[in-house]
Amino acid sequence: MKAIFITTPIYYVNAKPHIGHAYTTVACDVFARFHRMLGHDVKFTTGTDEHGNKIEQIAKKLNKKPQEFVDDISLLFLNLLPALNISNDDFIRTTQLRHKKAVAHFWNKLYGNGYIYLGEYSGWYDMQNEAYFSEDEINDGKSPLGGAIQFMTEPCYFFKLSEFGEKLLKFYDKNPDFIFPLQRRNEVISFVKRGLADLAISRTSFNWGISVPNDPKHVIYVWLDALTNYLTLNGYPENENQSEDAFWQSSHHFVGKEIVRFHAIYWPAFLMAADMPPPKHVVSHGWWLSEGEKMSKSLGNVQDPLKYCALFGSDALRYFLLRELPFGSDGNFSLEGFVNRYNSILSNSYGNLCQRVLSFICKGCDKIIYRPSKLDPCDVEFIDSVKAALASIASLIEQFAFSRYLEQIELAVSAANKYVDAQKPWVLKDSCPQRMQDILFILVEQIYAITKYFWPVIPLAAEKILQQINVPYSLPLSCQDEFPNVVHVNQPEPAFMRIDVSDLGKFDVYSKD
Ligand code: ME8
Repeated sequence: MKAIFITTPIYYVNAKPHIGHAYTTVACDVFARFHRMLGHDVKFTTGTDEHGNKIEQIAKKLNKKPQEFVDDISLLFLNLLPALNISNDDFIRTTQLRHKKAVAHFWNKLYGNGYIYLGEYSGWYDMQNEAYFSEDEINDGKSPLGGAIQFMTEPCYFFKLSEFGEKLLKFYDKNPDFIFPLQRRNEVISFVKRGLADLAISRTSFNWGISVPNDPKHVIYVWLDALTNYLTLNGYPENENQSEDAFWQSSHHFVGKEIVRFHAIYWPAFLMAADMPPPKHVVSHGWWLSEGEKMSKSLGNVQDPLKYCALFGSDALRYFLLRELPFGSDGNFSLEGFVNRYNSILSNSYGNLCQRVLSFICKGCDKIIYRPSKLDPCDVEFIDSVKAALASIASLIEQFAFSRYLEQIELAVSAANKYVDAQKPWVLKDSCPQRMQDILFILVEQIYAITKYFWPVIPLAAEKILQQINVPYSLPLSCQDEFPNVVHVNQPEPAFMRIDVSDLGKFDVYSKD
């Protein structure tokens, strides 16, 4: 069985989760569900990144112990998962003992292999993003990540990143699909070609972190700590030889574009230094803006995924997040855009198709339909058009083209709606009941094929519709050829209620604090 390891970034617990966090988590979930649907052995993980100066400072301001503070916020990230119907297999917190052990072991390995030395560091430090930058990277008094900077000097351990430039370039060359999309890959390659300086990997200016083994004045740099989560989740250090591990060989780190550098440069270099292979793929996506602007607490435009789920259901949010944007691009998250897509595709097009076909079977065929003994040319044409729309869909997921995947599903739905409108089964009830039931069977079989592919994105609605047509839901989903010859239909209920656009002003979707 093919193994696959799918990870979200572990999120900082400095603030509540928002739409951006929901995005990566949903994309991973869809990728995970798709692979489970194919019968693959999936390990899908997420979690929270809980150490660092920033956390220590916020906790202090709130008069809380850091552990108490991170417990509270981590719980908000944990609670978001069932709300979004996320099917993760594990949730890691960097304050867990299993992780602290893994980080210490990893440090000792890097140290033992001669890649860590003690020195002194001076430089521009971006506290918000926990990273140092060189003089030439500073722009308008800000770091390239947009955070405020300050000049700092501290004794510190260094990782010999400078020794990995050539090795990394060779690795990128041999693994052209290591970084997605191509534009990010090119940026990484040119960054590495400019030359890599050694990396400061310990801090003495604060305490909230994992101590350096045998030198507890130092805490381990939060990114070395955080990146190691992927090893912890894969059983490290007990499972030390990741080069033989099937999950590791097929690991996919999904990340936002701003943290590609950490995942595609530092992380493979750390792993090489510890005699381990880099992950298989770093898959990066763009940023959601909120109503045209970067989401920010001070602008009060941070949109709350929990509110979207409560108002419109998790399926609707999952669908919009993946449909609206090509995966590598930036885009605008607006309530209006959300409601338009919801109404036009989920409610009018797909929901309505299922509802009218299934309720007509209940009314007109006594809830039971049989496979037709023959097909008319128009039936074959319709079946072929659905097949064509769904034919290459698996490869689109493999290319992280979630939006195009959904477009293909919508093409199939629209072919089904055209077929119903052209065949008008309801007018045949008295004149030709056999033809009416044949048309309805053909439609239900194609609704099944469509719903199966829709399932990773809208699992709740898809499972409801599969139950309505009494095709037992199990993984891996059976292929279309196994569709039964007799189908008993249950009384359907609409999967998606239409949203009244005139109600838009009434919906509160923003985070309050
Ligand atoms: O970077 N649009 O954590 P973080 C799209 N702890 N995605 C967004 C987004 C937006 N507006 N805002 C956040 C960290 N994200 C580190 C990661 S991993 C070893 C350590 C998503 O809480 C996106 O995946 O700042 C981004 O990379 C991540 O949240 C950043 O989360």
